[in-house]
Formats: sequence, C-alpha cells, structure tokens
Amino acid sequence: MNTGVRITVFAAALAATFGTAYGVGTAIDPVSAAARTGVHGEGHTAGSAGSGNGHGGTETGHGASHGGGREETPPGGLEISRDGYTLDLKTPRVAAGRTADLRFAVVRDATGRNVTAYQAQHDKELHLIVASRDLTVFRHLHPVRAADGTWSTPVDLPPAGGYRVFADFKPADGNALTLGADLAVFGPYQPETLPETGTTARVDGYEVRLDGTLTPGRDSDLTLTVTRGGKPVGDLQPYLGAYGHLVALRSGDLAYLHVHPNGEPGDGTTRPGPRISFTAMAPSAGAYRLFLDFRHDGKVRTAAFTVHAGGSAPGPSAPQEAPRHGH
Ligand SMILES: [Cu+2]
Repeated sequence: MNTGVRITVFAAALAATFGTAYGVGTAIDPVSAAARTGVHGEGHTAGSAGSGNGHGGTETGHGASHGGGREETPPGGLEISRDGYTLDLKTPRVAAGRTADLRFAVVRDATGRNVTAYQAQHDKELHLIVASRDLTVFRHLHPVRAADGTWSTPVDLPPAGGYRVFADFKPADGNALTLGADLAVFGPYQPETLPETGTTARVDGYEVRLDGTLTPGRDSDLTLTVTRGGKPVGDLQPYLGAYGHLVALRSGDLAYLHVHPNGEPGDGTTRPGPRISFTAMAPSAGAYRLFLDFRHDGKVRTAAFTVHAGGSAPGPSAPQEAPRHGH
C-alpha cells in the first residue's frame, strides 16, 4: 500500500466516523423530542382516573411502565422546569444545623405568575421532599401556601452538603408533576457513602421488612411489613390517605420514582398493616433508596432501605438504622 492510498483510506474512515456520529445524533433527537412532548398525559390521565386520591408527581413515567415499546417520559424530579411550570426555589442556600425558612413558588412559564390553584393529592396540595445527594438525609414536608402562591416551611438540615428539593403537585388545570431544584446546605461537609443494601430497616423500635424486587423498566410490587418487638403491627394509622407513603430516589441523580400505594384506608379490602403494598417503577438498573413513612401511635416514622434494581439480588444484611429524619 503506498502513502497516497493510505491517506485516502484514512480520510474515508474519518468520514465514516463523522457520518456515524452525525447519524446517531439525528437519530436521537426526534426520539427525545417525542419523549418530551408526546407521552406525558397518558400516565397522568390514568393516575387521576384511578382513585379519588390520585397520587402525585410520582405518576410521571407511569405510561412507560405499561406501554411496552412506548417512549418513556423522563423520571420526575430531574428537571426544574417541565410542562410549562418552573420551580422557583427562593432559598437555594441554608446553613447546616439551623432551622431555616425554606421558600419557593411554582411559576407558570406562560404568565410568569405563581400557581395558586392546585388539586390535592394524598390530602395535600403539595408534597415537598428534601433529600441529601448522598441519600442519608430525608424530609417529607408539607409547606404552607400564602395567597400569592409562595410556599414556605421550616426545615432543619444538620449535615451540610448538596441537597435536592422535590415539589410533588398537580396544578388545578394540569397534570401531576414533580419538579426538582438544588439546595446547598453550607457548613463543614463530609459526604457519606450510600448505606448498604438490605431488606430490613429499623426505626424507633420498629422493624420493617421489604419483600419484592425492583425490576428495571417494569412495574414492581413491593411489600413492606411492619413489626415491633417481633409482633406484627396491625393497627397502622392512615397517613396522607394511605397506610404508608413510599418515596424512592435513584442513587447518582436522585430521579424521583413513580410509586403508588395499592389500596387505601376505607376501601373495604386494605388492612391497616402489618403489610403495606406498593407498585413502583424503576427506570433503570442501579441503586435506589426507598423511604417509607408510616404512622403508628400518633407519630410518623420513616424506614429507609437501599435496594438494587436488576443485577444481583441483595442478600440479607444488617438491619439499617433510620435516616437522619424529621417531619
Ligand atoms: Cu406529603
């Protein structure tokens, strides 16, 4: 092979490489465009029709779980702005270990005005989840809305670090949404590793066992069983229109999963424990942190688990202590 030919071959290979890259780029764009515009309504419609208590922004991605080859809606919580609404976090920095007033609004992009009309989900117009990026701190809060649409709630986050704030709501004339924004908690910072995987969690003398596995891309049934002192707890109290409230976050980007409880208090078939059943959809393989809120003896407690979707199933491990938590 002489030099001239070699150069020509190289040039052709280069052209092919760029051609491929370009082809991939153009192939991807319409797909993501379709995912952004096409699908969102379906899961929400199903969700709002499903029960009077229609679950929250966790409906996001619901459509993908039933549609087989249908394009997926991105998981909730990853975007600060979606479907014409933006989360305006007015206090993006707070000090560690001090009670701060967390303030925010949901803004309708078209008008620049705060949203002031919501449809309640699980007894509340808006659920606010605050989680540290390392998933060791979790708060489930119910802020108060002023007439002008500004929401506020006290929050106390002892460990410094990066946090994500999730607003889970449903505008009066729109679909359920979960918007997310970054929150910086300043102070000396020591990142923690993700707690180990496990199927039991302990909190305040209760032990909660997790049965079921998260399967990527499919609805997965999860059952949580609450015991205290080895005895089943069969008199759980309704909390937010259910006997339990489960929030699942993906480790690495804190995608907020679609989770809904199966059955609700007073439907004639759902018992007040010891088992609480959910359907959850993990958008991908990987590690997730599950936070179960349940109410007993008049107090809401949170049990937390690290689980893996896909890959090797986690074996039994030491019971996990409760997350640094408050309500
Ligand atoms: Cu809530």
